[in-house]
Amino acid sequence: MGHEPYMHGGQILANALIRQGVDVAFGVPGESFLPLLDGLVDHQAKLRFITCRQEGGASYMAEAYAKLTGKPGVLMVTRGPGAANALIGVHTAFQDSTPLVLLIGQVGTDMVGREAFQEMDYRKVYSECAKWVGSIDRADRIDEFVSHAFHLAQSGRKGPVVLALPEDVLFTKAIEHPTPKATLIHSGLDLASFQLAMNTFANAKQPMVLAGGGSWTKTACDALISWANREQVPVATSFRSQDLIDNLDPCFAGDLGIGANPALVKRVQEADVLLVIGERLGEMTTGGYTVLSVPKPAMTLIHVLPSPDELGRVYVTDYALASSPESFCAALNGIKMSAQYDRQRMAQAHQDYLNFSKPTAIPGAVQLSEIVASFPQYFPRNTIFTNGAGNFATWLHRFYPYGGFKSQLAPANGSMGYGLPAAIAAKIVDPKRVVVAFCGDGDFMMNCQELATAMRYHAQPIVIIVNNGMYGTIRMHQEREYKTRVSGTELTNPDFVTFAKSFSMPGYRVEKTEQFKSAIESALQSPNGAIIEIVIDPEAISPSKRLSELGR
Ligand SMILES: Cc1ncc(C[n+]2csc(CCOP(=O)(O)OP(=O)(O)O)c2C)c(N)n1
Ligand SMILES: [Mg+2]
Repeated sequence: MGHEPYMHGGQILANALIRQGVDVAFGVPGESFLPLLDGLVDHQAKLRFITCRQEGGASYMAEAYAKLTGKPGVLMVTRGPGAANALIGVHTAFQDSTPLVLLIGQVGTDMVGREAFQEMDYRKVYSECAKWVGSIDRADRIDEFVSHAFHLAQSGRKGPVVLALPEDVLFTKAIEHPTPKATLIHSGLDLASFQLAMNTFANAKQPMVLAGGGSWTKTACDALISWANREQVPVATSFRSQDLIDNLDPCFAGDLGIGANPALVKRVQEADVLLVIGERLGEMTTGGYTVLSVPKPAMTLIHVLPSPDELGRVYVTDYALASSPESFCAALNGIKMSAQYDRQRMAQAHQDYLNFSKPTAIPGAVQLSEIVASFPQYFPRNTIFTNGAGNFATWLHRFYPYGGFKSQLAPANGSMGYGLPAAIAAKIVDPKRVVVAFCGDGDFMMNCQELATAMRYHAQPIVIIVNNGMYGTIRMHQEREYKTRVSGTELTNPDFVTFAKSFSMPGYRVEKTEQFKSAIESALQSPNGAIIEIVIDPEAISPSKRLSELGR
C-alpha cells in the first residue's frame, strides 16, 4: 500500500471511507463485496466492521449509531437478499431523518439487467425511502461517489443514501482520486424573516415551542434550553425526540407522541403562536393530523426546518424558515418576550408534565409505572434508553424523565425490533455508558439473535422485556374494533431467563413489583449486561386502559 498506485476497487473504497472518518461499519458479509472486505483488512485499527446476524439488526445498529453520534451510519450488505433485509433500517433512517450510507454488492456491469443471481434494481427498491441511489460503475470514480453520498446523507433533511457496488468494479484495479471528508453545511438563517417571525412570537399571549426531528446538535439544544428558561417559554418535544431537553428541566412541557398528555395537547391547541423547530409534523406528533388541523392550523405557525423542501408540504405556514436548529437557536438569544407575556406559563406547563408522569395503577402484581418511575434511583442521568414499537414503550416515555441530549434512541417510524440493536450500537460507541434496551416480548424477539453480536463485541446492554404474551398493541386495536374476536395476536415465548444464560448474560424474572429492585441492582453489577423479564398482566394493555374494558 502507498507505493503501488493501482489498487483494487475494494481498497479504494475502504480508503475513501477512512477519509470520511468512518470508524465503525455494520453489516453481514456477502460474496458480492469481497474486495471491500479485503480493503478493510488494512484499516482494522481505525475502522471496525461489526459482523451482525441479520441485516435488519445491522441496519438498525447503523441507524442508531448515526442518531447517537451525529455522524452517518455505515451499513454493508450483500445483493438482493441482504438488500431486502436491510430495508427496515433504511426506512427508519428516512422517516427519522438520520444520515445513513448503505453500501450494497451488485451483480457485475457485464450482466446487469438480466435478473442475474440475486440481482435487484436498487433505484427501484429504495426509491421510496432513500435520498439517492447511485451505482459506482467505474473504479476510478469511487471517491467521487463516496464524497457525494456522504455530503447528501448529511445535508438539508438528513437521510439514507445507497451506493451499489457492481462486483467487477470492486475487483478492477485503478488509481484513487482522494476527496476530503464531507463537511456538514448548516443552512444559514435569513435574518429578516427570522426577525419578522420572532417579533410575532415575542408578542404572543400563549406561545409554545415544539422541538423535534433528526437534525439537532447539543449546541442547538443548549441554546434553546437557556433561551426558553430566560424567557420562561414552555417547550414540548415531538414523538421520540423526548431527549432534546432534560425532562426535569423547568422548560420541558412534555412530549407529543402516542398517548400524549391531554393537558399538553390542549396547551398546544390553545397556543396563539406555535414555533416548530426541526420537526416535520408527522402523523404521530399531530395525533393523526388532528391536534393541528390540515392545511391551516388554528394558530400562527412558525415552521423551521433544515430543508425548504418540506416546508408547506402538509401545513400552511405563516412564517417558514429553512434553517438548521443550530443556526436558528443561536439567533434566539436576541429575542425577548414582550412585557405583557405571562411568565408563569412555563412553570404551569412543566407542572402538567410532572403530574402526568405520576405512576398509575394497573391490574396484576407488577406495577410497571412504579418500576419505570423508580429508574432515576438506579440509572445515571446519561443512561441511554432504547426501544422499538409497542404499548410497552408508553410506560417508558410517560414515567421516565429522560436525561437530555442523546439519552433516547427510538424509531419515529414506529418500527419494531429496534431497541436491542440500537442498544448494542450504543454500547459499541460508548462501552462505559449504561444502556438499557426497553423491549416488548414481540419487539425483543424480532432481533434477539443480535445478542450474539453483543456477546462477540463485548457490547451487552441491560435488556428489559415487558412480557404480556402477546402483540399487545395490535390486540388493543383488535379489541376496540372487533371485541373479543382475537386473531393473530397471541404469542408463545421462550424462557427468557434461560435464553439470557445462553448468551452469557444473567437473567431475572420479575413477577412482583418489589422483585425489580434486586434484579436491577444485580444487573448493574454485571459486566455482560443482563436480561430482566417483567411479566405483566395482559389486562394492563396500557397505563390507563384495561383490555376487557375496550370495545364499542
Ligand atoms: C416491524 C414491525 N412489524 C409490525 C408492526 C406492527 N406492530 C406495532 S406494535 C406491535 C406489537 C408489539 O408487541 P410487543 O413488542 O409485545 O409490545 P406490546 O404491544 O405487547 O406491549 C406490532 C405487531 C410494527 N410496528 N413494526
Ligand atoms: Mg407484548
